[in-house]
Amino acid sequence: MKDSNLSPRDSYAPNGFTRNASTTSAEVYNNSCKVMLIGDSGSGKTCLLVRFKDGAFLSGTFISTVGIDFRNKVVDVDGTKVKLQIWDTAGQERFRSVTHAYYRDAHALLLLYDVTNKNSFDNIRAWLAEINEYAQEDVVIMLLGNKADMTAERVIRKEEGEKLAKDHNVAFMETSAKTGMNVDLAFMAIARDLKMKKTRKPSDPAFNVAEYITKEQQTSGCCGS
Ligand SMILES: Nc1nc2c(ncn2[C@@H]2O[C@H](COP(=O)(O)OP(=O)(O)OP(=O)(O)O)[C@@H](O)[C@H]2O)c(=O)[nH]1
Ligand SMILES: [Mg+2]
Repeated sequence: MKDSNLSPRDSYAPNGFTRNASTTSAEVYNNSCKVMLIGDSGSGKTCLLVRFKDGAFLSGTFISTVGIDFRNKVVDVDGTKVKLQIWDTAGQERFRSVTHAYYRDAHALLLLYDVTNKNSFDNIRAWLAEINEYAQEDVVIMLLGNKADMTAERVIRKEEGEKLAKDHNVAFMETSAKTGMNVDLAFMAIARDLKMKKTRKPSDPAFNVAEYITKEQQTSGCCGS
């Protein structure tokens, strides 16, 4: 495992959270959450993470992730700091047993397929079965149809993704790590969900990620980044 984002000031806590000297407030620590990126190799998990963390796109030669890696990002949800610890898993089959161990602590799972690759879409059912087996029951699942910018190569229509997500009762969006479309929205919806779970009073209505992203996509137009 590579701790690519750990500076000497960071310490790695056994419960899976890192503590950064510049964000030491108890508030941020309490609002830490673990997000896992899963899906077939080549679907764009690493690129999605780099886009969200650094605002850049990794073009050029495809370097497949080995094992598992993570990056941290602290985001602001209506004045509350939420720390997302994002685990980028290898999609290749041979690493599957390594990644299984990480599902249990995940607050949210971003499950990617590539809209230009039918296999990656067909494999979503198998990924959902894995989630069922290894993740917590209340894990937040978001299905993401990535590479939406590749119009000419597209083989999976947006409606097909929507239907699959509906059948399995999970949130859905199309994204592009290349243009940034919906990337921030996906991670921010998860951060908001965590904040709501921590701060919600019993009388408040439950936060629904799927409804939130539908509403946000409507208010920000079709192609906001
Ligand atoms: N056009 C386009 N290309 C993308 C996008 N996301 C990823 N790619 C390309 O797809 C290839 C695979 O991307 P990665 O992010 O490395 O894929 P991965 O899911 O992390 O793959 P593994 O680490 O093997 O599981 C790379 O060549 C990227 O440049 C996107 O949104 N649009
Ligand atoms: Mg990768």
